Amino acid sequence: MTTTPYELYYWPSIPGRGEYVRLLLEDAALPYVDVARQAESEGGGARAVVAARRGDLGGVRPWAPPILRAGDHVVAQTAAILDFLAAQHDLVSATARTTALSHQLTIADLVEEVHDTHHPIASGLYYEEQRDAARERAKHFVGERLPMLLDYFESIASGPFLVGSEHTYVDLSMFQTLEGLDYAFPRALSQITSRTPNLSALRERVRERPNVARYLASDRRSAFNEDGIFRRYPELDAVVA
Ligand SMILES: N[C@@H](CCC(=O)N[C@@H](CS)C(=O)NCC(=O)O)C(=O)O
Repeated sequence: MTTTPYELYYWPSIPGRGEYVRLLLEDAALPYVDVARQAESEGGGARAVVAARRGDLGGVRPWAPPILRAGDHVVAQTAAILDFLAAQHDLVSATARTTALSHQLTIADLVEEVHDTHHPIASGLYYEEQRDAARERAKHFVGERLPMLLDYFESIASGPFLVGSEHTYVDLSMFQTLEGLDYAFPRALSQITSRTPNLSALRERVRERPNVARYLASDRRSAFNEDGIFRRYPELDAVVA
């Protein structure tokens, strides 16, 4: 187990996928430095993320943020980071570990589909350059995929946690995802929530966890915006058929 604070490398101006890692670190009260949110003069800023992607942290060169440095160890991929931290700090039982990881990867699938609603053609193009395709993509997302995915998660959230009777980082991730969906697709989500009471209860339980509540009220918590994954473009928030 590392004795130095963890270092999180993630784009400083959006919550993005970094927020899934922050929520675990905050909930478990693990010391960490949010490197890119420090001043550039102190080695922070987006430059720190670029350097981490270049391989400057040593170890296995990561592809994309979030990236976690734990002493000499560098871990990338959100789900792998969460699995790593949970195992390091006994935040998940041995029997639940694989289930938790599997659910986290399904959340990652959902997050990717959300990203593709505003970037259906290419991540390298601006939203404004793919608006028509985005509208078409979002129509299918809110009409078909989002209800299917949330119905799925609802069906496994009666434990009352997502991993049976054990609170895990997956609950934190579902909280963040529901918050993001509420920001990006408030109309669509409001039409689904009447049939997802387990998820709604889980979301409020997570919000009230003492360390989470403290974090949400702090200036470390950043708001969703139109540069991140969950973006509020009202034209994409179609009514569910
Ligand atoms: N599957 C990866 C995706 C990582 C990812 O796409 N990161 C975004 C920010 S949220 C990024 O900066 N990607 C850079 C790129 O794709 O070029 C994960 O879950 O961590």
